[in-house]
Amino acid sequence: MKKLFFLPLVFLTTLAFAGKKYEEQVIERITCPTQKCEDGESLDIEIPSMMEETASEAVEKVQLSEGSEHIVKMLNSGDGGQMIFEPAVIKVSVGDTIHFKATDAAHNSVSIDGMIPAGAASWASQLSQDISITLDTEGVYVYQCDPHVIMAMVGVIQVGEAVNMEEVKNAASSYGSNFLMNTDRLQNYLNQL
Ligand SMILES: [Cu+2]
Repeated sequence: MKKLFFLPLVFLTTLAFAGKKYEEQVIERITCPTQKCEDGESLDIEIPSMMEETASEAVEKVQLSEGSEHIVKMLNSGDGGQMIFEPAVIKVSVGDTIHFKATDAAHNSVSIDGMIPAGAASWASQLSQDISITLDTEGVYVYQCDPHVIMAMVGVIQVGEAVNMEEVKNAASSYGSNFLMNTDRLQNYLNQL
């Protein structure tokens, strides 16, 4: 009778012991890679570096334009799409001059309030007319073509450092409601700086 009484107890003890063993094995598996890292062994995880490469390839940053005079064309069609400034994103130095050229008719260049540096001079050209502007205030400038705002005919100029980028990005998110086509254009432009 005594033996029969102990049998279930032995069985339960065995189960508990097996359970603990399993737990230990799991902990061992989880902590093993960390120990390897601490030992200076490489884990050869390729994925993060691959993702990094893809991200940097996706947004190509615009380089500083050489010289102090730069031409931006107003076009019906360019490499970047329909109704477009070319180059749409340009990085220049403080004091440089931008010459907007009315290469195609019925476009203009107008700076957008709230998306130029504080204290910077605004500008507005007549339709189908060239305009030259000299940029003496550092920061990011966003401008538009009045007749083609809904097609996101906008452009971005960075003068010196992008000191007002946060303000411009905030303003751009609400300004984007004006676009019916090319809705991600402005965001893409800003990401290139
Ligand atoms: Cu236009």
